[in-house]
Amino acid sequence: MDDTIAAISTPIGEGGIAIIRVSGPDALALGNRIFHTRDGRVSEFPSHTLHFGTIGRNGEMIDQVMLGVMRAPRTYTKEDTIEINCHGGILTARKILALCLQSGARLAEPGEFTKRAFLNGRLDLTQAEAVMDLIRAKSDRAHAAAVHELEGHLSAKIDQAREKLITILAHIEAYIDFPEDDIATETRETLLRDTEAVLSFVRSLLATAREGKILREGISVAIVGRPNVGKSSLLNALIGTDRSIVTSVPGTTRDTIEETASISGVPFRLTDTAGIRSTRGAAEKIGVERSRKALDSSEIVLVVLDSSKQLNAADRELIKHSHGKHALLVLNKIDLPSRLRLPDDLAKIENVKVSAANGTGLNTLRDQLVKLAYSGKVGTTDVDVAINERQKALLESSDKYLTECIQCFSSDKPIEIIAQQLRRSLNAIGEITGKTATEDVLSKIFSTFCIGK
Ligand SMILES: Nc1nc2c(ncn2[C@@H]2O[C@H](COP(=O)(O)OP(=O)(O)OP(=O)(O)O)[C@@H](O)[C@H]2O)c(=O)[nH]1
Ligand SMILES: [Mg+2]
Repeated sequence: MDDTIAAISTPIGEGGIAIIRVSGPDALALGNRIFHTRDGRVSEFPSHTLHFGTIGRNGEMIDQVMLGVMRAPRTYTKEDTIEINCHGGILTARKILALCLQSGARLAEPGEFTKRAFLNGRLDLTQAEAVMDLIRAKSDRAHAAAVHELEGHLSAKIDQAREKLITILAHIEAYIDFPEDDIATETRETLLRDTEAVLSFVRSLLATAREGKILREGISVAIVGRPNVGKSSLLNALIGTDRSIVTSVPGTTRDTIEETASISGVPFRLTDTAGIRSTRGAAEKIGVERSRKALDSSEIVLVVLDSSKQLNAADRELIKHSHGKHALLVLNKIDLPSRLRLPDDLAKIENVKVSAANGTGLNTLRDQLVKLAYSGKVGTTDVDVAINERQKALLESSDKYLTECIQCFSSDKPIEIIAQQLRRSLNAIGEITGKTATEDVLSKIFSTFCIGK
């Protein structure tokens, strides 16, 4: 990379400090031009030192700052890097960035620092993706998985599979080079077994895709019910703040409200909805429409019932509507005298008795949610790796080629065909860590990053 890039690496807004990061061959010389201090010149500072001074040009000062100098290759990008810690605030950081751009740097594209870290061999693709996962993690488990991936756990597994495939391929190619030597039946069987071992390894990684999706995107939960049953109270109780307005008047919530809650380390996207009823009010009508949409599009539905009232047709209608989903009946207001009797057909659906008002039963509800999220499977073990959509697609094609390869082995197909399928599988696996990724693939991945990372 022969140009020098700059960006504000902290969120835009007011805060204690903001950081402008500059990376590339000209970073230190650029520092000389804009940073003034008694310590000397930026290009002469020892690596990994921090200096107090002012930023400005032509006698005009923008801010007093701390400037960090990190020399290649011991930096995030493996290039010369300076980091300017200025006072937090939108204008100061922008002015310093503008000065960097006037002084020879180019504005960094989203994810470009990390892209350089990848291109310069500091991270592989799974680790680069882990950086973004870490930034976006909204629960303990998501955070733990991202840290593992950043440490290279997934890369190590992928490399292991790659090496095994390379060994098998090398064996087979030796026979292609010397066609007069017929492949011995024993050798053929050993190679087949080795290929099968790689395939089951690929499948074990594929089995983590569901966890990966849950941790990255969260699980959508719609809280539905007729007006006044306590949906908003339940949302507030689950997230621990008064996010949604609660009143004793039916029809309080008009719009859907989404909040993220981390439950047992798993991220849930909870949507509070307008109470579903037939109504004449235009705003409420739209709200009810949105409630129905939320119900249809979410993975888990909490149908809230007021246990101090008798079940009515509207409740039944809603329960019927959530059929076929992961649905849970939440019998709320159990602190009040009970009037609700579930008829036999509905008693079969899982239910939890809670009081959003005093917190009774909420932990049971949380446990049930986690169980539903994982369809009663896993979810309690420590996460090691959890693959993302891109990795899943590549592992699936690798799976496909390996399966075909195994069929070729057993049906005595020519070894050239076996070798070809192995090579395809190898390519797909290599793309996971970036060993065989094209520029298009890289652009697609890094364009989803935030600016300044
Ligand atoms: N006693 C008791 N009252 C509750 C409980 N949960 C909610 N309430 C009360 O029930 C009323 C309605 O609560 P909300 O949370 O606004 O109900 P909602 O389902 O969101 O109502 P809409 O938005 O109008 O559809 C309020 O007066 C709450 O204080 C509970 O567990 N026990
Ligand atoms: Mg409400």
